[in-house]
Amino acid sequence: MKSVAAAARSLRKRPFRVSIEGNIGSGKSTCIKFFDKFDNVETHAEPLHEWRDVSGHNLLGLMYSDMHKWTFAFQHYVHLSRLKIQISPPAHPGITVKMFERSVQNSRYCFVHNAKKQNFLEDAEYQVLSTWFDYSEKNLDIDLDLIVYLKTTPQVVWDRMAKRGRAEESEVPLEYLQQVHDSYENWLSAPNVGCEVLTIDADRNLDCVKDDLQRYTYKILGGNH
Ligand code: DGT
Repeated sequence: MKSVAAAARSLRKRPFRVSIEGNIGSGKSTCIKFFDKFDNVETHAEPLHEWRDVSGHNLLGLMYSDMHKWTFAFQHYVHLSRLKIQISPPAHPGITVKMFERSVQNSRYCFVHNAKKQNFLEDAEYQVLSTWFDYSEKNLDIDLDLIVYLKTTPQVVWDRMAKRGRAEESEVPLEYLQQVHDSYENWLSAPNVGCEVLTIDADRNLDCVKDDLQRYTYKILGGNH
């Protein structure tokens, strides 16, 4: 029997879905901007502004200020915002590719996985978040068609993060970026990721990364350009 996702795609009811993945500071936003020039591609950066203003609460800031206390609420909100982006219908019929920064799968297999491992989440909280993910996976078409993984080394992205000076991230230690990196590696090297993973070396300068994006455009857009 066909899955909901396969049925939806085979009937061409939804666009090709690409998730741009990578550690904090790996250059995901630049990658997304690179594809803005295509009329048939709908791009979605991470909705940071939403996470910073949940009826006046800066959930991103709260999460970094006390990970034990706020990770559960933050991951809940992240799940919701990623779900909205991932499954919403395209803005107009000409859109054949949807590209977004991180995915529902990322929350589950990268950040939530790490939060559990580091005891930022109690087991009961972890089970609630996992149940949400399982429900979404079973009842909605959240499948990805391609993951573009901007692979970096933690020290390189830590230096970049420090340079850009985002207020909420000022206390983030190198150790945290190492943990996020390890979670990415575990997730994306597993045999059951569910779609192809295109890995790009994002330690290099932006021009080199953009050259790769140019070279792989056909593949990244699923042949839709
Ligand atoms: P880029 O262009 O690769 O530098 O990426 P940015 O700056 O657009 O986005 P990034 O990766 O730094 O993410 C924004 C912030 O949100 C960053 O402090 C990490 C955090 N973040 C995003 N998703 C999650 C999540 O699911 N869980 C946790 N704990 N943090 C997250």
